[in-house]
Amino acid sequence: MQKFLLGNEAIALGVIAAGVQLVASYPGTPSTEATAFLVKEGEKYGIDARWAVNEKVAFEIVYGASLAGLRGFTSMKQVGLNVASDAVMTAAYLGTKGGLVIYVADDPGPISSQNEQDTRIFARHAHLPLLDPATPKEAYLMTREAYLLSEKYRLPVILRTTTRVAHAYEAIEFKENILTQEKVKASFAFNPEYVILPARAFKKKKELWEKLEKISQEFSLNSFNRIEGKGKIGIITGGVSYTYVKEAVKNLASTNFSIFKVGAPYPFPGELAQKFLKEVEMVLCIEELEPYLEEELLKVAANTSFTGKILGKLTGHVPNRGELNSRLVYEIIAGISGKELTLENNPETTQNLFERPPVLCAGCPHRASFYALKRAFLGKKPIIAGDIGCYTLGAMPPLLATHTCLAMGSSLGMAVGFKRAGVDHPVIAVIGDSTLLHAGLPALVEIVNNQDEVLVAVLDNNTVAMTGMQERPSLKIEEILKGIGLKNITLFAFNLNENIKIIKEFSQEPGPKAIIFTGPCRHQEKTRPPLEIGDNCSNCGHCWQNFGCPAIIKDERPRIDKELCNGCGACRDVCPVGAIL
Ligand SMILES: Cc1ncc(C[n+]2csc(CCOP(=O)(O)OP(=O)(O)O)c2C)c(N)n1
Repeated sequence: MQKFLLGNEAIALGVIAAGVQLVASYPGTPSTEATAFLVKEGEKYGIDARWAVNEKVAFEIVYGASLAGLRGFTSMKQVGLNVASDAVMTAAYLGTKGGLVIYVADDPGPISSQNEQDTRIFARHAHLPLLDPATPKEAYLMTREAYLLSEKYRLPVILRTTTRVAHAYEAIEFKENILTQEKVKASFAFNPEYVILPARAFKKKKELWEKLEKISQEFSLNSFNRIEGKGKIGIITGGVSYTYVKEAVKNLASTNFSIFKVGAPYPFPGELAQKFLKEVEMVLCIEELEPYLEEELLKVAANTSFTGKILGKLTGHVPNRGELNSRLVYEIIAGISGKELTLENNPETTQNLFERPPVLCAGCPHRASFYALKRAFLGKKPIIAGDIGCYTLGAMPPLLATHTCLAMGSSLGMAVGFKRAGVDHPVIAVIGDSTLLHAGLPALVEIVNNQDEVLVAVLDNNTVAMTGMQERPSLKIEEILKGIGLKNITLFAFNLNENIKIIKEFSQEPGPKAIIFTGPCRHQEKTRPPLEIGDNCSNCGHCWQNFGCPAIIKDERPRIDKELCNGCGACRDVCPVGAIL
C-alpha cells in the first residue's frame, strides 16, 4: 500500500510499524505533526499517545516505559532537547530496555525558532547514536531501524530531521500488516544499576564508550552511510543537503564526483570515511547548521595520508548559518569544480514569495490583553518581559507591548532580575498558559517565596495555539496560582475599558500578583457577525495606529474587513468616539 505523507507523518507510521506502545511529547515546529498524528490515530494501533507538560517530562515518561520493557517515542524541536537534556544525558549511561527513540527536528534558518541548533552536536555531547534522514521515505525506514539499534545497544537513539525533511511530502510504500504489532506486557526487572551514583557513572561511561565504538563500526557498514559514484572531487553530505547535492551534480554531468552520504552521522563511521578519503583528491563538505561532518572528517584525515583540501564552513566555502538550497549548493559545487554557471545547467529554486510580516490574528485575545495592560500603565514606562507563544508577536508594531523574549518561561525569571537589579520601572512578566506550565512554575515559586514586586500577566487561551492548538494540561491556572500563594484576579480579555480600570487599581497592591487574562483563541471559537465602522468615525486613526487588528483596514477612512473580523468586539472599546459597532 502507498500513502502520500508528510515527513513527520512518515515517522509516525514508522513508530506504528515498530510496535511502539507509549508516546509522550511536547509540541514544537517543525516536529509537531509526528506526535499529533499519533495522538489522533494511535488508539487504533494500541498506542497511548499524549502531549506532556514539557519535553523533559515527556522524555522521562517514555524512559520509564522503556525500563518496563515497552517501546517508546518522544518528539520535540531542537530547543526542546535543551529542556529534556538533563534526563537524556544520564539515560545514555543507564541505558534502556524497550526501544526508545527521541525524534528531534532541527530548524536551519531559523524559520520558526529562537535559535539554530544542530542536534548532531548534541548527540556527540550526549554520546547517543543519531540517524539523519534525507527524505520522508528514509525517515520512515530510519524510524524502524532506530528501534532495532536502540534495543541492540540498549541506548536511546536520536532521529533528527530538519524542516525540509519534516515538512516535505513523499509517497511511502508499506505493507499494511506491519501496522498490527504484538503488544508487550510491561515488566520491570528490579536492578540497582538503574540508580545512577557517581561511582556507577564512572563505570557506565566505560560501557558507553565501548558501545559507541561498536556502533561506529556498524555504521561504516550500514547502507544509510554509503559512497556513491567515483570521482576525484569528493563531497560529504547528509540530511536534506544530500538531495541538493544530487540535484546539483546532475546539472554538472561532465564532472565526476564521489559522494559520501552520511545518514548515520554519530558515532561517525570512521572506517568508511577512510575508504572515501583514499578515493578522492579533495573534499567539499555540504551540510546545514554546524560543520559536524567537516570536523569529523578532518579528525579522520589527520590520521591518514590524505593531503588534499577539505573545504566547507570552516574554510568559508559554505555559509555558516541559514538554510542551504539546491541553487546555492549548485553554485558552491560549480565554483569549486571550476564550472561556469549557465542558464541551461542552473537549477531552479523557490521563487520569492510575497512577504507577510507576522501578526496576531484578528480576534486574538492577546491583542486585547496587551492593549489593556499598556493603557493601564500609560505614562509609567513599565518593563514588560515577554515570552514564547503567539503573544511573542505583541512585541511587534503597533502594540510594541513587550521588551524581551529569551526562552520558554524566561519572562518570569528576567522580570525578577530587573526588579532585584533595582530598576525604576514597574515590572511585568507576560506568559502564556502552556508556557507557564512548561517552564514557568519554578520561577513563580521563586517570586512568591521572595515576594518580588512583579506583576505576572498570564495570557490564558486554554490551548497551545502557537503550534496548532494542542491541548495543555486541563488544570485551572487560577487554582495553581492560589496553591502557590500568588494573589491573582481573572479578567475576560475582550472587556477592554473595564479591564483597564481594574488593572490600574490591582497593580497598586503591594507584593507579587497575577492577572489571568482569559479568552479563546480565534481559531477555536465560532465566528460572530463582523463589526462595522459607523458614520460618526472621526478618522482619528487611533484604532489602526494603536490596536493593530488586521481586520481594521486603514484606507481613506478606516473600515472593517468582513472576511477577517470574527466579531470579538474588542475594538469597540478602542474607538474614542464609539464609532465601531
Ligand atoms: C523549549 C521549547 N519547546 C517548544 C517550543 C515551541 N513553542 C513555542 S511557544 C509554545 C507554547 C505556546 O503556548 P502558550 O504559552 O499557551 O501560548 P499561545 O501560543 O497559546 O498564545 C511552544 C510549544 C519552543 N519554542 N521552545
